[in-house]
Formats: sequence, C-alpha cells, structure tokens
Amino acid sequence: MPFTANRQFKAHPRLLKGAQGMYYTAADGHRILDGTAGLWCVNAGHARPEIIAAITRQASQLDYAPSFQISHEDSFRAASRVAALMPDGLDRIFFTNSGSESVDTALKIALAYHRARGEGQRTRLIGRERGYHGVGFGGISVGGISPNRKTFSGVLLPTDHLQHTHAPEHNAFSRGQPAWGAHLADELERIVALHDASTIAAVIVEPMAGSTGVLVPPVGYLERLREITSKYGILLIFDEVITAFGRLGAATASGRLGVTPDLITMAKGISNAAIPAGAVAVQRGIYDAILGASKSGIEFFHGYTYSAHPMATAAILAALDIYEHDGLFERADSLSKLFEDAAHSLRGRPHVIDVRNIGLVAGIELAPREGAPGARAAEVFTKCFDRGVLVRYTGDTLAFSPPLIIEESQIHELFNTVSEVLTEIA
Ligand code: PXG
Repeated sequence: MPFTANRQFKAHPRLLKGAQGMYYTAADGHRILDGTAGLWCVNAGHARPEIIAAITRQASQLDYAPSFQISHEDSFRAASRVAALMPDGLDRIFFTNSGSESVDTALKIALAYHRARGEGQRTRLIGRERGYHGVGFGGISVGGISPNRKTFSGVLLPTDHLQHTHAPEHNAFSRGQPAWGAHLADELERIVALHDASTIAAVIVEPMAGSTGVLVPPVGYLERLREITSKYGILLIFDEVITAFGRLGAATASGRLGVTPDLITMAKGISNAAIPAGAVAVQRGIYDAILGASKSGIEFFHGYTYSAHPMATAAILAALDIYEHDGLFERADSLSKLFEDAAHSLRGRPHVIDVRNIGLVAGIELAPREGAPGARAAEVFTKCFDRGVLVRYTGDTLAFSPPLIIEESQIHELFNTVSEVLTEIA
C-alpha cells in the first residue's frame, strides 16, 4: 500500500465504505468527520451530485478520446476555465492525472523552454528541504523528504535544495504567515553563485508546504524567491497541488499571497478528487517559446494516454462550477479566522509545541515521544479515527485541511476531539 506500514495495516485495517458531504462511513458503520478533505483533495465535500451526474453523462456519451493528435471540446473548455482562475499570464494549460505527473510535466516544460531559447545547458533544478513534489523521479529529485529519496539516491536528477523554513525558535504559534524568515530565500543567491545561473533551469517550491507538516511561508519569503529567480532568468514553479482551488481562501496561493510564478502545478481539488486529474498552468511566453522553436510537427514530446480524459474534464468542469456557484473559495476565506482561533485554542494543551495555520489549513506540532518520533501523533490519529474524526499526521505534526463546506460546529468538533485525545495520551 502507498506510504503505509503494510504489516500493521493488515493487522489492524481501517476501511471506509461510504462518503457524503463532510463525513466518511467506516466499514463498521461509524461516521467520521473528514478533517482532511481525504488527502487534501475533496474541497467541495464528498459525493457532490453535480459531479456524479457530469461523470455519468460523460461516461455514456464519450467514454474516452485519444489525447494524441485528437481531442474533444471539453478538454479546451476545461483548460479555459482553469486558466481563468490562474494569475494573469498563466493561461496555457497541460492536463495530467495526478500531482506527481504535474510536477514532472512542469520540470520538463522548464527544460524544454530553456532549450528552445538556446540555453539547453540550464538543466539543474532547485527544490527545498522538506518539500514534497510527488513520487516521479523528477518530483523526488527536487523533493526534500529524505526517506522518499534515499533508496533512489543513485539515479536522482542534478538538483540542489534551499533550506526549509521551519523555525519554531522564532515563529512558534504564529498566526498566518510568520514574521521571521524572508532572508532564508537569499540562500538561492549562494546556490546560484556555486553552480552559476547559466546552469539552473528552475526553482520549485510549495508556496505552503503541506505534506511535511504545514509550513507557512514567512512574510516576504516568496517575494524574495521571485526577485532572485527573475534576476537570473531562472523559472519559478509553485507546486499548488494542495493549495490551488480554495485551500488558502483564494483560487491559488499565488493569488492569495500576491506572488506570481512562471508555472503552477495542480491536481487534487481540480476535480474534487472524484476522478484523478491534474494540470500545469504555464506562462504564455514559455508556451510561445517552445512552440516557436519547432519548425513543424510535434513541439513538446510529452503527454499521457489519459491527458484530458473526458471523465476528468467532466469532473473538472462540474467541480469548478460548484466552487463558483457556492462561493467556496470565499467561504474558506471567511471561515479562516474562526479556524485559526479553533486551532490555536490547542496552545497549552498537553504535548503541543507549535500551531501553524493559513486559510483552511492548520498544523499542530507535538513534542515527540522519547525514542519514538511520530508515535504520539500516530496515536492521536488512531484515537480520533475511532472517535469519528479524521486528521492527518506526518512525523509529530497533525494536519487539518477540511472540505471548504465545513460548518462552524464541525470546526469545533474537530479541534475539541483532538484536544480531548491529547489529554488522554502519554
Ligand atoms: N505536490 C504536492 C505539493 C503534493 O502535496 C503531490 C505533488 C503529488 O500528488 P499525487 O497526486 O501524485 O499524489 C502532492 C501530494 C499528506 C499527503 O497527507 C499529501 C499528498 C499526497 C498524499 C498525502 O500530506 N500530496
């Protein structure tokens, strides 16, 4: 099983058999409040009838259309709708089926762009410690989570990594963006000095690092990365697989935080996770450069059998309709203060050493148990699950990212359950 202790799971399986709105139903019938939108992806809540209807209709009308040399109208309709949510200028869309594929696609576009401009020697990619960019070879190369890399270390791409921005000694219990840490982006200058800008293709970061345990960018940090990358002609990629489609109370983190990258990767909320889907948004100048470099024929040798799968584009169009009609990005924004207060109310509870938040995301970091890092958070996860509340954990950080339809009372239920569990564990 993916990222799972297989033997433990088989000894104590946790199975789900249904989902509706804010709740899962476990195999034994008990209801579980979804505090994580599945894996950060079911932003509009489960089993939305509009999405089910769109997928069903599409399955009977056009179950599949080849994506090479042929397409279907919804592919372009969905691309235009996604583009309309992106920052100005990022209006060329390439469809994928997952976040990992989006990341590898974006990295390949970056390399293709430099090559198209006669700078094919720009091949080095810069990621960040603790970054998560999926599990393709590109994604793990720029990723900064060592257990995901070490087994494959001999075959990773030439990369370098910025320092992560986790700094509890300066920023513990910050609300929203922490004040300290913009200068951590200056490390890019050091990396550029070491390798020379002429060898560097792109920098990729999650604007808000989710998987590693909710690291919110310090005030001014992303701006600084933007300045330095622009200065040296290095492309800036924001991996918005988690943050796009409302998670931070806006269509994108880029829009919410006011920093525009050159490429944006997305997946998860794009289809409300009802059908696997992902995409890369590309600045028009990059697209034009790649197309312009090719005299005729195929301009970019890349793509998937299931790029813009008809069922995926149907789900994307239906999900984007819901986000718009129900005002879910605005809803996430208006709930974010209450969510912040509820998360920070756990300050002072047993084991809590930090609380971090932005939009409808919170991370609660626990002191690790001596000799057993991660065990405390794992126990909280299990106990909450049994009590009917789903949270995520990574290391000793609990992560919260509910569907954007969550009600105020459910926000309180989520954090109150965790608070109770914290008082019960060693
Ligand atoms: N980039 C980012 C920023 C992600 O968060 C991926 C790429 C890869 O997406 P796919 O669709 O290939 O899995 C992700 C995925 C967690 C968790 O609990 C996060 C992800 C996946 C599973 C669990 O933090 N993020």
